[in-house]
Amino acid sequence: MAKFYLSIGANLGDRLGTLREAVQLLKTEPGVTVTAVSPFYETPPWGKTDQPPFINGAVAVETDLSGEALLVRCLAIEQRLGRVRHEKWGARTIDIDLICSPDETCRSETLTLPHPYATERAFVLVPLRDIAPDLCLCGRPLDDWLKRLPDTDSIRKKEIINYGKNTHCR
Ligand code: PH2
Ligand code: MG
Ligand code: MG
Repeated sequence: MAKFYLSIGANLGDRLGTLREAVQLLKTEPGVTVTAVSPFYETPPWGKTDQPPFINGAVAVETDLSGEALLVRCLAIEQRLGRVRHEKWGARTIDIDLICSPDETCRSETLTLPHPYATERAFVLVPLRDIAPDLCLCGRPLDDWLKRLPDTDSIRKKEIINYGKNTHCR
C-alpha cells in the first residue's frame, strides 16, 4: 500500500458541490481508500490571477496503484465532473492533482512527484497541513515552506467552516 496526497480545486460552477462530488467519487473508486479530507478554503487565483477565486482542499488516499495509474483515475473523475481543458492554469470546474507520496517519487511524461509547484502554492500547502501536519515535502516540513510564502493569511481566513446547507466563509 502506498499513500498519496492529492490537491483538489475548482473555480467554475458549483465549486463546493463539485469538490464534494470529487471526494465521493474517490471514495467509491475501486482499489483506492480515502483516509483523510481537509477543510475546504476559498483561495485567490495563483499564477493566472485574472480569474475567479478557487475553492481548494486536500485528500489523502491509500492504494496499491502506481502514481501514474492513480492519476489516470483522477483524470477520469475530472472528465465525469465535466472538466474541459482550455488554457494552462486557467479556470476549471475541477482539478485533481497528485502532490506527493511518502512512498513514491516519479518523473515521467505524465506525472512529476512531488508536484513541481507544490512548495510555492499556499492553496496546496494550507489544506495539506490540516491532514498531514508532520509531512515533509522536498525535505522540509510544510510549515517551513508556508513561512516563506506571502499569501498564507488570505487563505487561512477563508476556511469554509460550515459543511451543511448554509456554507459560508469566515
Ligand atoms: N490551480 C491552478 C492555477 N492557479 N490557484 C488557486 N488558488 N487554486 C488552484 O487550484 C489553482 C490556482 C492550476 O492547476
Ligand atoms: Mg493543478
Ligand atoms: Mg491538474
